Parts: sequence; C-alpha cells; structure tokens
Amino acid sequence: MSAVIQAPVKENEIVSYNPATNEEVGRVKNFSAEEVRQAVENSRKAFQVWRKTPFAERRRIVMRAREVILAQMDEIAKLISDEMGKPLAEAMSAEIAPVLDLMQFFAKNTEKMLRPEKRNIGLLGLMGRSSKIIYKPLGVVGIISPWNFPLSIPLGEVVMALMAGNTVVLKPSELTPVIGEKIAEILEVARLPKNVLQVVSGDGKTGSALVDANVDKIMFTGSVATGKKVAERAAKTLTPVVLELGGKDPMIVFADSNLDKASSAAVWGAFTNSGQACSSVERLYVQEKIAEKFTRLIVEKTEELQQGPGSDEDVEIGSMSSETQIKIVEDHVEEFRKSGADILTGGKRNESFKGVFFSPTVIKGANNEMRPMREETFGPTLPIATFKTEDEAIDLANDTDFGLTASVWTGDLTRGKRVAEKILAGTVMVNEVLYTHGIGQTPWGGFKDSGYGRTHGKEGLMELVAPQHIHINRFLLTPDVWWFGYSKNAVETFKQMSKTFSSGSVFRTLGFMPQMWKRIKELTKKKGE
Ligand code: TXE
Repeated sequence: MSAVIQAPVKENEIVSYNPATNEEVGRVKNFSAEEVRQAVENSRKAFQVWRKTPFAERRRIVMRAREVILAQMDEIAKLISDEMGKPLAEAMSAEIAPVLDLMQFFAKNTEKMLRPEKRNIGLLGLMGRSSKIIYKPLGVVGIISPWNFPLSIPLGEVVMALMAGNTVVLKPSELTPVIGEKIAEILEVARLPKNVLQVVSGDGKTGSALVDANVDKIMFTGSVATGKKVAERAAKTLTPVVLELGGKDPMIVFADSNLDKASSAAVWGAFTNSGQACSSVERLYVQEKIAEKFTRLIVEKTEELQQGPGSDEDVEIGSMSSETQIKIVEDHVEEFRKSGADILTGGKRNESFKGVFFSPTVIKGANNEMRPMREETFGPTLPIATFKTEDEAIDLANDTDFGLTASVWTGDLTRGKRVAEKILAGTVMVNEVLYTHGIGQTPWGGFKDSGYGRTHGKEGLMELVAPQHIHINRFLLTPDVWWFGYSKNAVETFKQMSKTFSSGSVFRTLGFMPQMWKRIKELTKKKGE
C-alpha cells in the first residue's frame, strides 16, 4: 500500500498535498487564535464602511469576481482537482458553473429580495398605524467550510453574506486551504475593499477560535460531531449558527421507472466526487420485482467508470480526499461484509495509483439494521436494499437520523409528488438526484441531524440579515385604549376588544366603536384632571 500524506498542520504553516499523487500543492499560513481575533476586529471596522456601500457597487464587485473566475477557469479547476482529488470535469460542472450562477443571481437580485416590506397589520392599519420590515446586515459573518466542495460551498456563502452587507471571515478546511486563499485572491482582484473578506486558514483550533470570537453569525458545513461542538461553543456567546451536517440520502426506485435513466442516476448520485457529497445517494431502495435487473444495470455501469487522478479529463472517479476518509469507507464496507451483504463490485482500495483511491463499490442485500446504513459513509459505496410497497419505501427512507435530500424515481408523477411530500428531508427530488445544491435560488439545508437553518435561496439570505420592524402611529392626539388608567370600563373595553377587534372582522369591530370612544374619553378626561 502506498504511503499517504495527510495535510500536516504545523505551528505556523499548513502544507497541502494532492491526495491523488501525494505531491505538494502549496503552503499557507496557519492562523493562531489571537490572529483570528485580530481578523474579526479588522472585519468589524471594515463593516462600518461596507454596510453603507450601495447595492450597485456590491453587485459590480461580485460581477467582476465572476469575470476573474471565468478568465482563470482552467487554472482554478486544476487547483480544485489537485487539492481535493476530484475529476477536472466535476471541478467545472459541480463547483465553477453553479457558483457562477449563484453569483450572478445574488448580485442582481439581493437588493430586490431585501427591499423593505410593508406588513398587513389588519385592523390596526385602519387606526393610523403602519408596519414596515427592513433588513439590516448582521455584521461579521464567520464561515467554516469543508473540503468536499472547496470552492462552491464557501464562495457561494461569502457572496451572499457580502451582498447582504456583511463582512466575512472565512475558515476553509485544512485539507483545501490553497483554494481558500484563491477565493480571497479572486475577490481582491475584483477590488473588494480590504478586510471585507479575510481568510484565516487552519484546522479545528482555528475554526474554534472563530466561533469564540463573538462574530454575528457562524455558517458551518461539516460533520455532525463538529457541528454539535460548534453549536455548543457558540451558545456561550449567543452567536447564532447555521449548521449543514451532511446526510444519509435515500433513493427510492419504483418498478415503473425508466430503469436505464434511474440506474445511471444512481451510479452518478453515489459515486460523483467519490461519494463525498452531503447529498450523495447513500441508500438505494429498489422495488423488489425489478431489483435483480436494476442491480445488474448498476453493476455494469459502475464497472465502466474510469478511475484515476482527477487531472486527466477522461477520469470519472478521482481519489478520495484523505486517508482518514478512505478508512471510514473501508470500515463501512467491512461492516457490510460482516453483516451478510454481498459486495458485487469494488470493495477495496484501488492500488493502481499512488494516492487514496477506493474502487466504486456496489453492495447487495443491505438493510437498515446494518450500521453503515445509518452512519454517513461519504465515500464511493452504493448499498442496495429492496421494498415491496410504497408505504414500506417511505418508512425505510425516513428510518434515519438524517434528512438532507432524497430522491424518488417513478413513471407516475402523481405518485412521485405524493411520496416526496412524505419524506422528511430538506429537499426531495422526483426523477432527479443530488444536484440541487447547484440551484442557488432554492433553500439548502436539512431536517433532523442534517442540521438547522438554510444556506442559498431567499431563506439562506434571510439567515444573513436581521429583520427590523419599524412601526409608526400617525394618530398623534388619542391615547391607546390599553394604556394605564385601568378601571371597570377599561376591563369591559378589553373584553369587547377580544370579542370583536381581535376577530379581524371590520364588521364585528364596528360594534366595538362606542365602547372604544367611551374608554378614550375616560383616558383623556383622567389626563385633563
Ligand atoms: O469534518 P469536520 P471532516 C462529514 C463526512 C466526513 C466527516 C468528517 O461524513 O466523513 O464529516 O469530515 C472545521 N470548531 N462531512 O473531519 O471536522 C474543520 O477545520 C470549529 C459532511 O472534514 O466537521 C473544517 O473546516 N470548526 C460535510 C470544518 O470544520 C472546526 C462536509 C469541517 O470539518 C472544529 C464534510 C471545531 N471544533 C464532511 N473542528 C457536509 N455537511 O457536507 C473542525 N472544524
């Protein structure tokens, strides 16, 4: 077995290695807790200016950043592939293309999405009052990101936070720190003012220092275990947190599906990015009567996949990200074996290459009692289980601690929608798989242990602003009936108010007017005494 070098984090420096070749990709500074605090302080100062920067200027900067990416597209794709191990094709299709789309969308639409909004306050509106919600930037947003989509996850969140008027301190994964620095460079070339975005590289210690630094929000993407630590620590300073913690995503295939298409989707959904996507297909449930045929198609298609270093344009399955990650996959495959499941293809490291490669693995005879059907694998494995009825498929899919995405395959769209709505996951796709993180316009996040809060979409933008309610009363002369000066008459007024005004009906409230005037007179008289 080849020796595999992990990204060693030294006291002052992180050395980043290509997991496919073990060659050095680059070195970056390792930020201490004190340096993180300093970065947050600089960020606070920069916020005072950035918050007042007009949307049009923010938009110009983000659109220029897109141009920088387009001009350096090949170089950036190669860097992603070298540092993380994914195929060049996926660096383009799953990182660069979707984040460019997200950038143009939020550059052009954030102002509209955050426009002050008048609220209908019912009958109070007829009493000279009005309510308006304005959306204010939070301040300094700390983003802690993972290695599996080292460009698109952090950059998408950075752009949304900046467009909303926040400044950002980004802590990229220690496995992909050079791309983290590339993000800062892209925005610097796009002429983002100094300290509006700062990148603080480092491992968990640096991440933890960022959580402690009293930022105004933490956007965290990573494991459940670390997510819990982040939430616990953030609670000490009452820092709000958004957590995106991965999944154990089910794919349900009914007998009436287009089997050719569904099997290609399953193979791509399980093995793209070497299975290291939070929305990878990690559990496949196929209807019993087509299970044999469908499994055969999957095995055939899996065995045709080209594996190798991601820098080769024809490669479909690159290396994994790290030795730690491949060990989890080995453990899960071994556990499947021990629990009586059959490994139909793959099942071991691919030793033809220097780095950490695991052969795409198809497993038959899996069931929900097996440990690797309950824990996130984050690797190129596709365990297959069977079901008989629609209800059973729904129960199996929901029988998990996670709930990020799910996928339902059927020729009957009515059934597709019916089943989709019964699955507890942040996103459920019908005849589609995995890719919706790439739709920046829609909310991204999960139920249950997959986390809370949302990134992307209007919902994600709302995580990055504080709604402020501005309430105005234009009736300057009369006191409010509920003010002090309580009496028998006051209690009668509130009784009638509960029965009429609080019904929301203008008609019923008309009957309340005499009592209201009586009460107002009482109050003004008392005041005059
Ligand atoms: O994640 P971590 P790892 C899952 C996947 C994978 C497992 C472990 O199952 O096998 O997590 O991956 C920073 N305070 N996902 O070890 O530790 C860390 O430096 C603050 C799913 O990479 O969660 C990195 O920047 N930050 C996932 C980030 O947290 C801390 C994507 C994620 O690291 C910290 C990646 C601390 N105490 C892995 N400790 C998804 N949701 O898609 C670490 N970090």
